[in-house]
Amino acid sequence: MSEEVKEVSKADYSADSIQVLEGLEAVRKRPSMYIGDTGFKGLHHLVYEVVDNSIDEALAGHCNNIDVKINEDNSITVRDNGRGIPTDFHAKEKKSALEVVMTVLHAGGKFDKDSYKVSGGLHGVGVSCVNALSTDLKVTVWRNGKTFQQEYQIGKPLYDVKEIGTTDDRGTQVQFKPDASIFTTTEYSFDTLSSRLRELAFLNKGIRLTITDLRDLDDDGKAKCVSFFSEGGLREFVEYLDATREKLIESPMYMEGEKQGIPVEVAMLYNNSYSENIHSYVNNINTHEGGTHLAGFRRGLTRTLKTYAEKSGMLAKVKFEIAGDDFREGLTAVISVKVQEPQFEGQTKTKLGNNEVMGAVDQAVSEMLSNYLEENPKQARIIVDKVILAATARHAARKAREMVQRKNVLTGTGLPGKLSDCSETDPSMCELYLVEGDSAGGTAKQGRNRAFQAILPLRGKILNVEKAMMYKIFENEEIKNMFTAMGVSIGTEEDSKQLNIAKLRYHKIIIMTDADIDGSHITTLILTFFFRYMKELIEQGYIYIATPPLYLVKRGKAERYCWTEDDRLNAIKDLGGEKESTVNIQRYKGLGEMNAEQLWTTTMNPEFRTLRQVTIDSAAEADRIFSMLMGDEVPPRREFIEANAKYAKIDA
Ligand code: 0RA
Repeated sequence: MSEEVKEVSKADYSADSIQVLEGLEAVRKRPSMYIGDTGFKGLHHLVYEVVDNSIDEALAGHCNNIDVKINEDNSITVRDNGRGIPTDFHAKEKKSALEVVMTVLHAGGKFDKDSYKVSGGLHGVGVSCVNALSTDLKVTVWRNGKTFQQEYQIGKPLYDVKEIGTTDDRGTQVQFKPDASIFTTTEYSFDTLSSRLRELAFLNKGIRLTITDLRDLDDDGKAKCVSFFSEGGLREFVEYLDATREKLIESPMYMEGEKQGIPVEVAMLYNNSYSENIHSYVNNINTHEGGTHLAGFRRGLTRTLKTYAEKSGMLAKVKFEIAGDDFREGLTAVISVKVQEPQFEGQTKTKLGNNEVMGAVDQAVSEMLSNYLEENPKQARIIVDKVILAATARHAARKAREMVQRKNVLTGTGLPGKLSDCSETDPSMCELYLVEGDSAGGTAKQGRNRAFQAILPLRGKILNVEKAMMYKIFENEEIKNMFTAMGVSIGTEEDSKQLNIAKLRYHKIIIMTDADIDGSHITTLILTFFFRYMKELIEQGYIYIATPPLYLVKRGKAERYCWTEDDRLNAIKDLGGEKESTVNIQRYKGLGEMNAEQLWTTTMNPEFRTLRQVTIDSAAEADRIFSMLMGDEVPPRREFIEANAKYAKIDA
């Protein structure tokens, strides 16, 4: 009898194991379906997936410390001080609960149905996915006075969960090494991970998140280490985002609480800039495409401010309609909601669809804002004055824009005269080079493949959109040319940030500037413009940066183009010119120093060029960096440039 039972259970066990392997095999076959992609983003997503489990444990009230380590071999260790993943025998699966969590897709939360689980990553696939995509993974659990461990290779356990000692500690640690046969890059970025941990610290006050980079040791052998902790939550987040902007009100408006059964946290500040910076999160995920929570926020804000302004009598002198956008000019806000069963919609699945959330956020914002306006009449006046100013400027902007559009109709094709267009008309095949200066523009025009490459030269410095009012931006010649060449319309008030991407004439827009400080400054200006007014183009992956070479190393007839110092040293070696006197090294400072053929060979020919695609890790961090780079305060800008600009070092 007992024999029989054993047989059955064995059979079941292996059937389960086969299912497990099929599950993990599916992840390895189509990793992008589970983690988005297998590049830089997907690689970092593995860490977020593991950290999210620890955040859940913290949100349940059992953990307040999460440590992330980038190890020397680019493996990752995440440790928390929670209750530890349960290790008891799981009756149905006939193995340790810990093994189930680590090897069964979506098994993560199923022991603890009552727990308030809302985190769990954009793809919410669980740690078993990370396991499947790692060559090696080791989990350690400190729980009930004992230490447990299990190791895996590409998701398969090497042994049953074992007890390896006694302990007074509590918690879970996962160490994993991403599989280099799956990921196109396996090198972790400290900045990308620390940005996300900082964001998580602001979004989940009271949790300490620490990152240590064991690849980066100082002279005393101490690893680079940063720790994030926020007591004030979103209040501190908006202050951090606006650190380099000039405030209009001293301290943020803030609320935290449950509205209509939904946990809502909101903070906002007004500054003297002309842009709107609202970041919204659902279950710690940045909802780039907005959704019902953002709609509720806007509705509550507009209605409450409008009512207050009307009652105050300040609108008596205003002769035109105030638009929704006017209430949000110079506004920095963060909205965070926790939703039990979020419905994500939109192209990148980052748009919240749950209708019940709209009313909850509307109510939260209305209450917060009307209390604030009642209690702070001086600040209330300042805000209403700013709204009126915004409305006035927008009124002027509309007139300017109408002029532009009328003129475009008159010039026939509507394309700018400076554009040398390509002959291909399928946008997915077409490239637009935005080139610094008329002279380099001329060279690019000669060097290009006119079938699919278009050239738009930009004259000198383009307008700093971070500091200019909107109507100035639409009057600016270079900016108008960019909009019209790309074929996207300038948009009207409410949808000014909603581009008509369907009409985009090129699917690669390539910024090509000199490889020097001025060039990188111009690149930053153009990127700021895209970020503020055409963010969707970046999000869709249409924006690229060209990389012209820095050197040409020559010896006799042999030539080598070089992009880095290492390239240059290798080229000298390869050409047999270690005594440098025999080789000629030409430093390219500008595009203008190359002739048309050289520019084509090195920078424009798709077969040989390297394009850097522009991506946004964190919208909040990008916002802060752009406002800092383009703003008035010099010291933070200098610090950032010294830490990041490779050209600054080369030229020094
Ligand atoms: C479910 C139940 C319990 C703990 C956890 C999940 C848990 C999971 C992770 C993942 C990373 N760190 C974690 N910490 C805890 C415990 C339930 C109980 O003890 O009663």
